[in-house]
Order: sequence, then structure tokens, then C-alpha cells
Amino acid sequence: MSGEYPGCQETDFQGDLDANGYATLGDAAYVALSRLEYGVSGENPISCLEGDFDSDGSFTLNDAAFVAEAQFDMADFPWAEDHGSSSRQLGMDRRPSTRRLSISITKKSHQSTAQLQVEVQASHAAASASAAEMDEGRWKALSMQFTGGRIAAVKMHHGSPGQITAQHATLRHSGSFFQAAELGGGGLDWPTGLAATVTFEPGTDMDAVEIDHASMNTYVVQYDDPTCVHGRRSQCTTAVHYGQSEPGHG
Ligand SMILES: [Ca+2]
Ligand SMILES: [Ca+2]
Repeated sequence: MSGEYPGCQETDFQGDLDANGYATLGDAAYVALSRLEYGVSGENPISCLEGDFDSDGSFTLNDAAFVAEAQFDMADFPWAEDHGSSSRQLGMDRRPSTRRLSISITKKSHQSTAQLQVEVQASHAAASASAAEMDEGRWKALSMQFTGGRIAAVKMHHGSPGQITAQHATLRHSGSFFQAAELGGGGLDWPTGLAATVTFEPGTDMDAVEIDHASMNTYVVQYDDPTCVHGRRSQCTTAVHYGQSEPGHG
């Protein structure tokens, strides 16, 4: 089977991605930290499918969330179909979303505050979108790289405390990024609006801190179909949008 799934070992097929002998939520944490490391070094530490377990075409933090969901039969690894156990949604009744999510930042006006707020907005491809449709956008994983500064702390504004895992790292030359998603296996997603408050180290020149839109660490992951209800019998596919931003914000 490993020929069909490049880079994967027998332990990977058991869901034991860190090869410690057990498939647990620790494997999702391993994938999340691997994505953080990848974002810093540009070198992908995961060989199995290059970390793209949710099959959306790239390695994001949602792949860690997906690995957690697989622990609770809320997601199936790509190879699960080989065992005839897949209940993955076939997509025949899928209603593709016409709205995309974008992210923007707002800096606190007071200059001594090295803080900014991260907001997620829904933008609609169809001009006829109603306000209700604009509001229905929800995000599942979020990552943002900044052009400068060192992140000191990230506070998430959804879920109970700690329910969303937020991790941050500083790049070797300049800039830093954070990534956030629910990694407990619930497959949860979150509404648009204020998502996070990011605090930078004291003395940071906030004028030099902007979103790095071109970075591999700037993206939003959402469920493809806003009407899909994620569960054991109906596993909703996700899509990743890179470098999304609203012109004129920030
Ligand atoms: Ca393991
Ligand atoms: Ca992926």
C-alpha cells in the first residue's frame, strides 16, 4: 500500500504518525508542530503524503485537525477506502460554496500598544448575495504571517479557553506567524468577525507589521459546503484559501 501513498510507512496507515506505537491525539499535535516547523524552515518534516491528510492539495494546520478527527471516526485517512470502511461524502449532492473567507488586521490606535486584531470576513462571488449569505461564512483553520515583529501571545476569541489551539513562531530572518484551529477532534468551525488578538513583543515597531499575503503561512481553511453538517456519517470536505485579504483594510 505504501507505493500508492508516497512516503507513508506502516505506522502511518495505523494513524500513528509520530511512530510512538499508539494512534492518539498526540499525533495531531505532532502534525501541528510539524506544520509550524515547516512554516519556519520551509522544509516539510512529514514525508507521508507531504502532510496533506485531508486531500485539499497542501499541508495546512487543518491536516492536524483532520488527524484528530480521525481518532473519533469524524474523518477518514485517504487509505481508509482501501479497507472498505470509508463513509466519506461522495460529493454528488454537494453544493459548492460561492463565498470565500478573507482575513484582515486592525491595529490599535494607541501607538504604545504592540497589539493588533485579526478579523475574518466572508466575501461572496455572486453579486446577488444577501446579507444573510454573507454572514454564513465560517472558518476551520486560520494562519497568518506578518512582515515584521515577534509575536508574544495570541488570544483566540471563540470557543472555551484553550479549545482552539494557537501556536506561533518567528522566522529566521524576519517576520513571525501564528496558526490556530480546534485540534481536539470535534471538527469545529467558527463564525466570521473578530477571531484573534495578537500581541507583539514590547518595543515592536507596529508600522513594520503587515500581513504577508504571499506567504505559505497566510491562509484560511473552511468547509466547502456551508450546509454540510460534519459528523461520523457525513464528512464534509474542506478548501484552503491562501493570501486572502480585503483591500483597504489593515
Ligand atoms: Ca502516535
Ligand atoms: Ca491539506
